[in-house]
Amino acid sequence: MDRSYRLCLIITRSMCALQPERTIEEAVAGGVDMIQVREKDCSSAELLAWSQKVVALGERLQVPVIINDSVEVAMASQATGVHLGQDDMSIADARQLLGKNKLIGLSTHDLEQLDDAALAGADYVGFGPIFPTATKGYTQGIGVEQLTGAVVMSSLPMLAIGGITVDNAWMLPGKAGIAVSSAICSSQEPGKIAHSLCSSTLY
Ligand code: 3NM
Repeated sequence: MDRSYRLCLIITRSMCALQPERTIEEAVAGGVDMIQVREKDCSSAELLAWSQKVVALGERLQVPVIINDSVEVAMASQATGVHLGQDDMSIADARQLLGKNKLIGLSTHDLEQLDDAALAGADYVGFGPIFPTATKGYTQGIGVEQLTGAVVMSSLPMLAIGGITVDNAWMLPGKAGIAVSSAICSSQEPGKIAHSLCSSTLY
């Protein structure tokens, strides 16, 4: 990844208070500079159709679009890349399929996984959950202190994730970007929330 991203919107349609496309447009106007498509409950055909729409929207708005979990859908939709979890396809296999020009992100949850992500050739990492979050059913966060240590240690661009809101984003170390789902998706004013999140994490 040739630059770091500040604010990634993880978009899940069922969580959106507004029409999802409108949520994306307003969030990008407010400062979101990366979109991740995350749908856990739909067929691959439906995921592909939705991803193609978001990729087209991302091209118009000039923001990269990453697909959660599915290398296949990332390829078929010509997305910017894929975001993988610890139990998904390995980075090496994903890289072989996607080539060197696509972004591959990896979710990490501790310092060991962070180290492994760099060795495996990830382009960026998610690190979390920083705070508890219902979005993924985490009742405990790993905390800001761990994140601060991770930022110092990591050679990769990092997005802090998990339970981040306008009320707690100020606590995060400025060097990490942030990735947010519910705080933006569930808002009637996604642009305002995005703007506020960006302002609190500026360094
Ligand atoms: N991954 P919200 S936390 C998708 O820790 C996801 O890897 C996490 O949503 C991780 O902003 C998380 O609503 C949920 O908490 C992010």
